[in-house]
Amino acid sequence: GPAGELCGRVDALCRAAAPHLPPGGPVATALTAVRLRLAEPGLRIAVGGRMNAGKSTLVNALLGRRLAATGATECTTLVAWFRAGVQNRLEVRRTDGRRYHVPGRPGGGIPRDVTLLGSTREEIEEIVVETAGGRDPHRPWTLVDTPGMDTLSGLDAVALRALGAADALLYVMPHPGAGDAEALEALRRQAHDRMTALNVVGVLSRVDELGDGTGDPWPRAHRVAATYTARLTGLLSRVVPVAGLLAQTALGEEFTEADAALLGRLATAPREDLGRALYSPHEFLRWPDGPLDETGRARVMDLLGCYGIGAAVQAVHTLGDPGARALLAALREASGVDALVDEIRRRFVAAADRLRAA
Ligand SMILES: Nc1nc2c(ncn2[C@@H]2O[C@H](COP(=O)(O)OP(=O)(O)O)[C@@H](O)[C@H]2O)c(=O)[nH]1
Ligand SMILES: [Mg+2]
Repeated sequence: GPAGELCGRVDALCRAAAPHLPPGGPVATALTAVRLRLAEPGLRIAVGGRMNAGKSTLVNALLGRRLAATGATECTTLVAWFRAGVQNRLEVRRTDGRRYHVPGRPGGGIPRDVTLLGSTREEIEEIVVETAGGRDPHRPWTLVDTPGMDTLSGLDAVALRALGAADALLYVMPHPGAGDAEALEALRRQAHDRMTALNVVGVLSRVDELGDGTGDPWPRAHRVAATYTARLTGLLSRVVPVAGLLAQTALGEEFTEADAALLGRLATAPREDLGRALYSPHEFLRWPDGPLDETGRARVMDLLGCYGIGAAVQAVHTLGDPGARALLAALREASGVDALVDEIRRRFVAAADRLRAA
């Protein structure tokens, strides 16, 4: 039977009811689905929010691997489930009910090109990404990345259905506002009032963009997060600020000693010059007399963003000549992601039996 006392009792009820139901009827089928779901190893945590909120980037950070497609590609409009498996592969679930597997990219993850999935975008209902040998194979949750909810994207129905099938929700918002309360209320209706302040945590995303590009974004980030924790009371438990792009790199596997060396070189630039170059990605990428060539600049910008580059250079100055490992630890701290992981463990994982039974 499933783990957890309440889940065990729900499972037993389903089992006891089965002989009294017309076999193969809708209720019997629904109860079988409930039992299958209870037999899954962990929580289903969905990640929702508007398009471009930084959902997929956050999913990658929490997976510790860049598996979800980010930015604007056709694949980012798919609902994607991420779970640990015995091999790297994708299951394509089609709208016509057909399901099949395709091999994952080396290292796992979703291809940027949807045609590699063997169906057209319109034919695909959702995909399940299984990865073998992750850094944390015992992660007690499955993450569900959704394409985004807002009337402009036209994807609301797809996203809402996926969100309604989850036990808990991370609601990601870069610029919180009135639309978020509406979206959360729509979601709650869809999930038959199962989404409450108990199983929804808000994420104030892209906090690196809150600053003016030169200063420390965190004081403002904490203020905005506190304001929206208060405004969205009843719809979510708390809003946690996270620099997702930085977290994706800090917790991921891409950053190498060569990248640490690039940042060491960058740290030799006069501080005022660096400060000016980091005013915007555009400025930094076309910084002609900086210590890095064009390729190096593009590489560190892609990995860290302006805020992350500034934080990394500061860590180089503070720590002397840190290797990649020490630098990543400093960046992880600067990303604020650990506060979110704590919140997930405290609110969701600790309550998993109750949330899943519900
Ligand atoms: N500066 C910055 N950019 C981010 C951050 N998170 C995501 N992005 C970028 O914003 C774009 C959209 O992010 P994505 O995760 O695909 O958003 P989604 O549509 O909500 O899944 C991508 O180009 C990301 O690199 C962040 O924390 N800071
Ligand atoms: Mg996305």
